[in-house]
Amino acid sequence: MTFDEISTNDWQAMDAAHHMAPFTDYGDLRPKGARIITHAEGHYIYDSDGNRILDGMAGLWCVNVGYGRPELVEAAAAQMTKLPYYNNFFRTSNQPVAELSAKLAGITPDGLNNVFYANSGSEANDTIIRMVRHYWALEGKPEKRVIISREFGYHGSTIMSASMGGMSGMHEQAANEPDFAHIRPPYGFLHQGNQDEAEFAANAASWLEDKIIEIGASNVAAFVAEPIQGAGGVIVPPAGYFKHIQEICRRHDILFVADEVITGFGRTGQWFASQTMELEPDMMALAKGLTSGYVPMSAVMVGDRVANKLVADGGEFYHGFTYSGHPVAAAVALANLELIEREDMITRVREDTGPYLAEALAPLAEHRIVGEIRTFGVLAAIELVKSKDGPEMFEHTGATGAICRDHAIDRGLMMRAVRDAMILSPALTYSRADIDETVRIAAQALDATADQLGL
Ligand code: PXG
Repeated sequence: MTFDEISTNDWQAMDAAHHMAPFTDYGDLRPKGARIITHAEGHYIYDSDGNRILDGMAGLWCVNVGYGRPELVEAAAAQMTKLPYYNNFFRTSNQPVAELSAKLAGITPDGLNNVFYANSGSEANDTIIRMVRHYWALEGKPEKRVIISREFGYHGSTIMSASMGGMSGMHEQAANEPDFAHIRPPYGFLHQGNQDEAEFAANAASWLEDKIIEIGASNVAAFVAEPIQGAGGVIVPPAGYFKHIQEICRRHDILFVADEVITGFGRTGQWFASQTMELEPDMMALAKGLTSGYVPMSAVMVGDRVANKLVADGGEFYHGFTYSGHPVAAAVALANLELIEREDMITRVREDTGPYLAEALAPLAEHRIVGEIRTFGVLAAIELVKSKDGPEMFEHTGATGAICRDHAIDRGLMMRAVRDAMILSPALTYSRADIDETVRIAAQALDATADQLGL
Protein backbone atom coordinates (compact mmCIF):
# COMPACT_ATOMS: atom_id res chain seq x y z
CA MET A 1 0.00 0.00 0.00
CA THR A 2 1.32 3.48 -0.79
CA PHE A 3 0.87 6.49 1.46
CA ASP A 4 -1.89 7.84 -0.79
CA GLU A 5 -4.01 4.69 -0.49
CA ILE A 6 -4.43 5.14 3.26
CA SER A 7 -7.39 7.35 4.16
CA THR A 8 -7.13 10.50 6.23
CA ASN A 9 -9.20 8.85 8.96
CA ASP A 10 -6.77 5.94 9.16
CA TRP A 11 -3.76 8.24 9.34
CA GLN A 12 -5.43 10.27 12.05
CA ALA A 13 -6.37 7.19 14.06
CA MET A 14 -2.84 5.75 13.78
CA ASP A 15 -1.32 9.07 14.80
CA ALA A 16 -3.74 9.82 17.62
CA ALA A 17 -3.38 6.36 19.14
CA HIS A 18 0.40 6.53 19.49
CA HIS A 19 1.86 9.96 18.89
CA MET A 20 2.24 12.29 21.87
CA ALA A 21 2.69 15.53 19.93
CA PRO A 22 4.42 18.60 21.41
CA PHE A 23 2.35 21.30 23.14
CA THR A 24 -0.82 19.24 22.71
CA ASP A 25 -3.84 18.52 24.91
CA TYR A 26 -4.07 14.77 24.33
CA GLY A 27 -7.58 14.43 25.68
CA ASP A 28 -8.71 17.06 23.23
CA LEU A 29 -6.73 15.83 20.22
CA ARG A 30 -7.31 12.09 20.39
CA PRO A 31 -11.00 12.01 19.49
CA LYS A 32 -10.55 14.55 16.66
CA GLY A 33 -7.16 13.59 15.23
CA ALA A 34 -4.57 15.93 13.74
CA ARG A 35 -4.42 17.51 10.32
CA ILE A 36 -2.00 15.34 8.35
CA ILE A 37 0.40 17.51 6.34
CA THR A 38 1.60 15.57 3.32
CA HIS A 39 3.80 17.98 1.39
CA ALA A 40 4.72 21.61 0.86
CA GLU A 41 5.94 23.80 -1.95
CA GLY A 42 6.95 27.46 -1.95
CA HIS A 43 4.71 29.08 0.66
CA TYR A 44 1.93 26.48 0.66
CA ILE A 45 1.38 23.38 2.76
CA TYR A 46 -0.97 20.59 1.66
CA ASP A 47 -2.93 18.12 3.81
CA SER A 48 -4.21 14.59 3.20
CA ASP A 49 -7.70 15.92 2.41
CA GLY A 50 -6.26 17.91 -0.47
CA ASN A 51 -6.47 21.31 1.25
CA ARG A 52 -3.90 23.91 0.19
CA ILE A 53 -2.99 26.36 2.94
CA LEU A 54 -0.87 29.50 2.66
CA ASP A 55 1.74 29.24 5.40
CA GLY A 56 1.82 32.60 7.15
CA MET A 57 4.04 31.11 9.88
CA ALA A 58 6.88 29.61 7.78
CA GLY A 59 6.35 26.33 9.62
CA LEU A 60 7.07 27.41 13.19
CA TRP A 61 8.88 30.70 12.46
CA CYS A 62 11.64 28.80 10.68
CA VAL A 63 11.28 27.99 6.97
CA ASN A 64 12.94 31.27 5.98
CA VAL A 65 13.71 30.29 2.36
CA GLY A 66 10.33 28.62 1.72
CA TYR A 67 9.62 24.96 1.01
CA GLY A 68 11.02 22.77 -1.76
CA ARG A 69 14.40 24.44 -2.35
CA PRO A 70 16.52 21.88 -4.22
CA GLU A 71 19.79 23.59 -3.16
CA LEU A 72 19.27 22.48 0.45
CA VAL A 73 18.20 18.97 -0.53
CA GLU A 74 21.23 18.55 -2.78
CA ALA A 75 23.60 19.84 -0.09
CA ALA A 76 22.19 17.29 2.36
CA ALA A 77 22.39 14.42 -0.13
CA ALA A 78 25.97 15.26 -1.14
CA GLN A 79 27.11 15.52 2.48
CA MET A 80 25.29 12.33 3.49
CA THR A 81 27.10 10.52 0.71
CA LYS A 82 30.51 11.93 1.62
CA LEU A 83 30.35 11.96 5.43
CA PRO A 84 26.92 11.40 7.00
CA TYR A 85 28.21 11.64 10.53
CA TYR A 86 31.28 11.96 12.60
CA ASN A 87 31.60 13.45 16.08
CA ASN A 88 33.46 16.60 17.08
CA PHE A 89 34.41 15.48 20.57
CA PHE A 90 37.97 14.18 20.57
CA ARG A 91 39.94 16.67 18.49
CA THR A 92 38.05 15.90 15.31
CA SER A 93 35.94 18.28 13.26
CA ASN A 94 34.54 18.36 9.75
CA GLN A 95 34.71 20.65 6.72
CA PRO A 96 31.12 22.01 6.69
CA VAL A 97 31.34 22.88 10.40
CA ALA A 98 34.66 24.70 10.01
CA GLU A 99 33.27 26.68 7.07
CA LEU A 100 29.96 27.42 8.79
CA SER A 101 31.72 28.63 11.94
CA ALA A 102 33.78 31.11 9.94
CA LYS A 103 30.66 32.21 8.07
CA LEU A 104 28.64 32.77 11.27
CA ALA A 105 31.50 34.72 12.86
CA GLY A 106 31.43 36.92 9.75
CA ILE A 107 27.70 37.69 9.61
CA THR A 108 26.95 38.04 13.35
CA PRO A 109 27.71 41.30 15.21
CA ASP A 110 31.36 42.20 15.88
CA GLY A 111 32.89 40.43 18.85
CA LEU A 112 30.86 37.23 18.43
CA ASN A 113 33.54 35.05 16.90
CA ASN A 114 33.03 31.57 18.33
CA VAL A 115 30.28 29.00 17.86
CA PHE A 116 29.03 26.07 19.94
CA TYR A 117 26.58 23.81 18.06
CA ALA A 118 23.50 21.97 19.29
CA ASN A 119 20.28 20.68 17.75
CA SER A 120 17.50 22.95 19.02
CA GLY A 121 16.96 26.38 20.44
CA SER A 122 16.31 24.76 23.82
CA GLU A 123 19.71 23.07 23.80
CA ALA A 124 21.35 26.30 22.69
CA ASN A 125 19.83 28.07 25.69
CA ASP A 126 20.77 25.26 28.08
CA THR A 127 24.30 25.60 26.75
CA ILE A 128 24.20 29.35 27.40
CA ILE A 129 23.05 28.80 31.00
CA ARG A 130 25.92 26.39 31.68
CA MET A 131 28.50 28.48 29.88
CA VAL A 132 27.49 31.70 31.63
CA ARG A 133 27.67 30.10 35.08
CA HIS A 134 30.95 28.39 34.21
CA TYR A 135 32.32 31.75 33.01
CA TRP A 136 31.49 33.52 36.27
CA ALA A 137 32.97 30.66 38.29
CA LEU A 138 36.19 31.05 36.27
CA GLU A 139 36.10 34.76 37.08
CA GLY A 140 36.07 33.81 40.77
CA LYS A 141 32.42 34.80 41.18
CA PRO A 142 30.54 31.49 41.39
CA GLU A 143 27.70 33.16 43.29
CA LYS A 144 26.74 35.03 40.11
CA ARG A 145 24.16 32.39 39.06
CA VAL A 146 20.77 34.06 38.68
CA ILE A 147 19.53 34.62 35.16
CA ILE A 148 16.92 37.29 34.61
CA SER A 149 14.54 37.11 31.66
CA ARG A 150 11.01 38.29 30.92
CA GLU A 151 7.45 37.14 31.38
CA PHE A 152 6.07 35.76 28.10
CA GLY A 153 9.67 35.13 27.00
CA TYR A 154 10.09 31.77 25.27
CA HIS A 155 13.50 30.14 25.41
CA GLY A 156 12.66 26.45 24.98
CA SER A 157 11.21 23.35 26.58
CA THR A 158 14.06 21.65 28.42
CA ILE A 159 13.75 22.08 32.18
CA MET A 160 16.36 24.84 32.30
CA SER A 161 15.32 26.73 29.18
CA ALA A 162 11.64 26.56 30.23
CA SER A 163 12.58 27.79 33.71
CA MET A 164 14.42 30.66 32.05
CA GLY A 165 11.39 31.34 29.85
CA GLY A 166 8.52 33.36 31.21
CA MET A 167 5.59 31.04 30.47
CA SER A 168 3.89 30.42 33.81
CA GLY A 169 1.98 27.38 32.52
CA MET A 170 5.28 25.69 31.71
CA HIS A 171 6.70 26.53 35.15
CA GLU A 172 3.73 24.76 36.71
CA GLN A 173 4.68 21.56 34.85
CA ALA A 174 7.99 20.78 36.53
CA ALA A 175 10.03 23.52 34.87
CA ASN A 176 10.62 26.04 37.62
CA GLU A 177 14.23 25.66 38.68
CA PRO A 178 15.74 28.06 41.21
CA ASP A 179 18.05 30.91 40.22
CA PHE A 180 15.81 32.31 37.50
CA ALA A 181 13.92 35.58 37.84
CA HIS A 182 11.51 37.34 35.53
CA ILE A 183 10.56 40.92 34.85
CA ARG A 184 7.61 42.36 32.95
CA PRO A 185 8.06 42.65 29.17
CA PRO A 186 7.97 46.02 27.38
CA TYR A 187 4.43 45.21 26.21
CA GLY A 188 3.21 48.65 25.25
CA PHE A 189 -0.33 47.55 24.48
CA LEU A 190 -0.80 46.50 28.11
CA HIS A 191 1.64 48.65 30.06
CA GLN A 192 2.36 51.90 28.19
CA GLY A 193 -0.75 53.84 29.22
CA ASN A 194 -0.19 57.57 28.77
CA GLN A 195 3.61 57.41 28.66
CA ASP A 196 5.29 58.45 25.42
CA GLU A 197 7.60 55.94 23.74
CA ALA A 198 10.84 57.27 25.27
CA GLU A 199 9.35 57.37 28.77
CA PHE A 200 7.95 53.87 28.43
CA ALA A 201 11.30 52.56 27.12
CA ALA A 202 13.14 53.95 30.15
CA ASN A 203 10.45 52.78 32.54
CA ALA A 204 10.29 49.22 31.15
CA ALA A 205 14.10 48.97 31.28
CA SER A 206 14.06 50.18 34.90
CA TRP A 207 12.18 46.99 35.82
CA LEU A 208 15.45 45.17 35.10
CA GLU A 209 17.43 47.45 37.37
CA ASP A 210 14.84 47.06 40.14
CA LYS A 211 15.15 43.28 39.88
CA ILE A 212 18.97 43.38 39.89
CA ILE A 213 18.94 45.53 43.02
CA GLU A 214 16.39 43.21 44.67
CA ILE A 215 18.55 40.12 43.98
CA GLY A 216 21.91 41.85 44.35
CA ALA A 217 24.16 42.31 41.30
CA SER A 218 26.74 40.02 42.89
CA ASN A 219 24.24 37.16 42.43
CA VAL A 220 23.16 37.91 38.86
CA ALA A 221 24.89 36.20 35.92
CA ALA A 222 23.00 37.42 32.87
CA PHE A 223 19.95 39.03 31.36
CA VAL A 224 18.51 37.02 28.48
CA ALA A 225 16.01 38.48 26.01
CA GLU A 226 14.53 37.94 22.60
CA PRO A 227 14.93 41.25 20.71
CA ILE A 228 11.28 40.78 19.74
CA GLN A 229 9.33 38.30 21.89
CA GLY A 230 8.00 35.82 19.35
CA ALA A 231 5.98 33.05 20.98
CA GLY A 232 5.04 35.61 23.64
CA GLY A 233 2.97 37.44 21.02
CA VAL A 234 5.36 39.41 18.78
CA ILE A 235 6.03 42.01 21.47
CA VAL A 236 8.02 44.79 19.81
CA PRO A 237 9.91 46.90 22.38
CA PRO A 238 9.68 50.69 22.30
CA ALA A 239 12.63 52.41 20.58
CA GLY A 240 15.49 52.89 23.03
CA TYR A 241 14.49 50.06 25.39
CA PHE A 242 17.54 47.91 24.70
CA LYS A 243 19.91 50.90 24.85
CA HIS A 244 18.81 51.36 28.47
CA ILE A 245 18.95 47.60 29.10
CA GLN A 246 22.53 47.33 27.84
CA GLU A 247 23.61 50.31 29.89
CA ILE A 248 22.08 48.71 33.01
CA CYS A 249 23.78 45.36 32.28
CA ARG A 250 27.16 47.05 31.82
CA ARG A 251 26.81 49.15 34.95
CA HIS A 252 26.05 46.07 37.07
CA ASP A 253 28.53 43.81 35.24
CA ILE A 254 25.90 41.38 34.01
CA LEU A 255 26.17 39.54 30.69
CA PHE A 256 23.60 40.41 28.04
CA VAL A 257 22.36 37.48 25.94
CA ALA A 258 20.17 37.87 22.84
CA ASP A 259 17.93 34.92 21.98
CA GLU A 260 17.71 35.34 18.21
CA VAL A 261 16.15 31.94 17.51
CA ILE A 262 13.22 33.66 15.77
CA THR A 263 14.65 37.08 14.93
CA GLY A 264 17.85 35.73 13.32
CA PHE A 265 18.62 35.05 9.67
CA GLY A 266 16.89 37.94 7.99
CA ARG A 267 13.47 38.19 9.59
CA THR A 268 13.98 41.81 10.75
CA GLY A 269 15.66 43.10 7.59
CA GLN A 270 19.26 42.51 8.71
CA TRP A 271 20.99 39.20 9.31
CA PHE A 272 20.16 39.61 13.02
CA ALA A 273 17.85 41.85 15.05
CA SER A 274 20.93 42.74 17.10
CA GLN A 275 22.12 44.62 14.01
CA THR A 276 18.70 46.13 13.27
CA MET A 277 18.44 47.35 16.87
CA GLU A 278 22.15 48.07 17.42
CA LEU A 279 22.61 45.56 20.23
CA GLU A 280 25.97 44.28 21.41
CA PRO A 281 25.17 40.95 23.06
CA ASP A 282 27.81 38.91 24.88
CA MET A 283 26.22 35.73 23.55
CA MET A 284 23.50 34.84 21.11
CA ALA A 285 21.21 31.78 20.66
CA LEU A 286 20.45 30.78 17.06
CA ALA A 287 18.34 27.99 15.54
CA LYS A 288 15.29 27.82 13.21
CA GLY A 289 16.35 30.01 10.23
CA LEU A 290 19.93 28.70 10.46
CA THR A 291 18.84 25.72 8.34
CA SER A 292 15.37 27.07 7.44
CA GLY A 293 14.09 24.10 9.43
CA TYR A 294 15.09 21.57 6.74
CA VAL A 295 17.15 19.70 9.34
CA PRO A 296 17.62 20.47 13.05
CA MET A 297 20.55 22.62 14.06
CA SER A 298 21.17 25.37 16.59
CA ALA A 299 24.16 27.43 17.58
CA VAL A 300 25.42 29.57 20.42
CA MET A 301 27.50 32.55 19.35
CA VAL A 302 30.02 33.20 22.09
CA GLY A 303 31.50 36.68 22.44
CA ASP A 304 35.19 37.34 22.95
CA ARG A 305 34.85 38.13 26.67
CA VAL A 306 33.47 34.67 27.52
CA ALA A 307 35.34 32.73 24.83
CA ASN A 308 38.73 34.20 25.76
CA LYS A 309 38.21 33.27 29.40
CA LEU A 310 37.25 29.70 28.51
CA VAL A 311 40.28 29.38 26.26
CA ALA A 312 42.66 30.88 28.83
CA ASP A 313 41.48 29.24 32.05
CA GLY A 314 38.52 26.96 31.38
CA GLY A 315 40.05 23.52 31.07
CA GLU A 316 37.71 21.01 29.46
CA PHE A 317 34.09 22.21 29.07
CA TYR A 318 32.13 19.09 30.00
CA HIS A 319 29.21 19.76 27.68
CA GLY A 320 28.14 18.60 24.24
CA PHE A 321 25.73 16.51 22.23
CA THR A 322 26.29 13.52 19.95
CA TYR A 323 25.09 15.70 17.09
CA SER A 324 26.91 18.94 18.00
CA GLY A 325 28.22 20.21 14.67
CA HIS A 326 26.50 17.55 12.59
CA PRO A 327 28.09 17.64 9.12
CA VAL A 328 24.80 17.24 7.22
CA ALA A 329 23.10 20.02 9.20
CA ALA A 330 26.13 22.27 8.68
CA ALA A 331 26.10 21.59 4.93
CA VAL A 332 22.38 22.46 4.78
CA ALA A 333 22.99 25.62 6.83
CA LEU A 334 25.73 26.72 4.42
CA ALA A 335 23.47 26.12 1.40
CA ASN A 336 20.66 27.98 3.16
CA LEU A 337 22.83 31.03 3.95
CA GLU A 338 24.16 31.06 0.41
CA LEU A 339 20.61 31.03 -0.96
CA ILE A 340 19.57 33.90 1.33
CA GLU A 341 22.54 35.90 0.01
CA ARG A 342 22.21 34.91 -3.65
CA GLU A 343 18.54 35.91 -3.77
CA ASP A 344 19.15 39.02 -1.68
CA MET A 345 16.29 38.00 0.60
CA ILE A 346 17.29 40.25 3.48
CA THR A 347 17.33 43.43 1.39
CA ARG A 348 13.92 42.44 0.07
CA VAL A 349 12.53 42.12 3.60
CA ARG A 350 14.10 45.41 4.68
CA GLU A 351 13.16 47.49 1.64
CA ASP A 352 10.11 45.85 0.14
CA THR A 353 8.08 43.13 1.82
CA GLY A 354 8.66 44.22 5.44
CA PRO A 355 7.30 47.74 4.85
CA TYR A 356 4.62 46.33 2.53
CA LEU A 357 3.41 43.89 5.20
CA ALA A 358 3.02 46.81 7.65
CA GLU A 359 1.18 48.88 5.05
CA ALA A 360 -1.12 46.04 3.98
CA LEU A 361 -2.07 45.11 7.55
CA ALA A 362 -2.60 48.70 8.73
CA PRO A 363 -6.25 48.98 7.61
CA LEU A 364 -7.15 45.96 9.77
CA ALA A 365 -6.46 48.15 12.83
CA GLU A 366 -9.88 49.72 12.14
CA HIS A 367 -11.65 46.38 12.55
CA ARG A 368 -14.05 46.30 15.51
CA ILE A 369 -12.23 43.48 17.29
CA VAL A 370 -8.67 44.67 16.60
CA GLY A 371 -6.89 46.62 19.34
CA GLU A 372 -3.49 47.02 17.74
CA ILE A 373 -1.34 45.85 14.82
CA ARG A 374 2.37 45.32 15.47
CA THR A 375 4.93 44.60 12.76
CA PHE A 376 8.71 44.44 12.54
CA GLY A 377 10.30 43.13 9.34
CA VAL A 378 8.31 40.02 8.42
CA LEU A 379 6.89 39.51 11.90
CA ALA A 380 3.39 40.68 12.77
CA ALA A 381 0.70 40.50 15.43
CA ILE A 382 -2.97 41.43 15.24
CA GLU A 383 -4.11 41.96 18.83
CA LEU A 384 -7.79 41.02 19.25
CA VAL A 385 -9.99 42.85 21.78
CA LYS A 386 -13.57 42.59 22.93
CA SER A 387 -13.92 46.34 22.65
CA LYS A 388 -11.67 49.11 21.44
CA ASP A 389 -12.75 51.18 24.44
CA GLY A 390 -10.22 50.79 27.18
CA PRO A 391 -9.32 48.56 25.36
CA GLU A 392 -11.29 45.68 26.87
CA MET A 393 -9.63 42.28 26.51
CA PHE A 394 -11.55 39.00 26.22
CA GLU A 395 -12.32 37.24 29.52
CA HIS A 396 -11.13 33.74 28.60
CA THR A 397 -7.71 34.57 27.22
CA GLY A 398 -6.90 32.47 24.18
CA ALA A 399 -10.41 31.33 23.29
CA THR A 400 -11.00 34.08 20.72
CA GLY A 401 -7.54 33.64 19.21
CA ALA A 402 -8.29 29.95 18.68
CA ILE A 403 -11.61 30.77 16.99
CA CYS A 404 -9.96 33.27 14.66
CA ARG A 405 -7.13 30.86 13.85
CA ASP A 406 -9.62 28.15 12.88
CA HIS A 407 -11.54 30.57 10.64
CA ALA A 408 -8.26 31.52 8.95
CA ILE A 409 -7.21 27.90 8.40
CA ASP A 410 -10.67 27.01 7.03
CA ARG A 411 -10.19 29.79 4.47
CA GLY A 412 -6.67 28.68 3.52
CA LEU A 413 -4.31 30.69 5.74
CA MET A 414 -2.11 29.29 8.50
CA MET A 415 -1.86 31.85 11.30
CA ARG A 416 -0.80 31.14 14.86
CA ALA A 417 -2.74 32.47 17.89
CA VAL A 418 -0.81 33.62 20.98
CA ARG A 419 -3.33 34.36 23.70
CA ASP A 420 -5.70 36.53 21.62
CA ALA A 421 -3.10 37.89 19.21
CA MET A 422 -2.96 36.52 15.67
CA ILE A 423 0.63 36.02 14.55
CA LEU A 424 2.36 36.06 11.19
CA SER A 425 5.97 35.08 10.54
CA PRO A 426 6.19 34.13 6.87
CA ALA A 427 9.17 33.10 4.75
CA LEU A 428 11.61 35.82 3.67
CA THR A 429 10.58 34.94 0.11
CA TYR A 430 6.89 35.75 0.73
CA SER A 431 5.78 38.00 -2.13
CA ARG A 432 3.54 41.06 -2.20
CA ALA A 433 0.86 38.81 -3.73
CA ASP A 434 1.23 36.39 -0.81
CA ILE A 435 0.85 39.31 1.60
CA ASP A 436 -2.29 40.51 -0.21
CA GLU A 437 -3.77 37.01 0.02
CA THR A 438 -2.81 36.80 3.71
CA VAL A 439 -4.49 40.11 4.55
CA ARG A 440 -7.59 39.23 2.52
CA ILE A 441 -8.10 35.95 4.42
CA ALA A 442 -7.14 37.48 7.78
CA ALA A 443 -9.84 40.15 7.28
CA GLN A 444 -12.43 37.45 6.54
CA ALA A 445 -11.34 35.51 9.60
CA LEU A 446 -11.74 38.63 11.76
CA ASP A 447 -15.27 39.21 10.39
CA ALA A 448 -16.21 35.57 10.97
CA THR A 449 -14.82 35.69 14.51
CA ALA A 450 -16.67 38.90 15.40
CA ASP A 451 -19.90 37.51 13.89
CA GLN A 452 -19.58 34.26 15.80
CA LEU A 453 -19.10 36.17 19.06
CA GLY A 454 -21.97 38.54 18.26
CA LEU A 455 -19.67 41.58 18.37
N1 PXG B 1 14.12 30.57 21.75
C1 PXG B 1 13.15 31.14 21.05
C2 PXG B 1 13.11 32.64 20.95
C3 PXG B 1 12.18 30.37 20.41
O1 PXG B 1 11.20 30.95 19.72
C4 PXG B 1 13.29 28.42 21.28
C5 PXG B 1 14.21 29.25 21.87
C6 PXG B 1 13.43 26.94 21.46
O2 PXG B 1 13.78 26.33 20.27
P1 PXG B 1 13.47 24.78 20.02
O3 PXG B 1 14.22 24.51 18.74
O4 PXG B 1 14.03 24.03 21.15
O5 PXG B 1 11.99 24.63 19.90
C7 PXG B 1 12.26 28.97 20.53
C8 PXG B 1 11.25 28.07 19.88
C9 PXG B 1 5.23 28.76 19.33
C10 PXG B 1 6.49 28.01 19.42
O6 PXG B 1 4.28 28.31 19.97
C11 PXG B 1 7.68 28.67 19.31
C12 PXG B 1 8.87 27.96 19.47
C13 PXG B 1 8.83 26.59 19.70
C14 PXG B 1 7.60 25.94 19.79
C15 PXG B 1 6.43 26.64 19.67
O7 PXG B 1 5.15 29.78 18.64
N2 PXG B 1 10.04 28.65 19.45
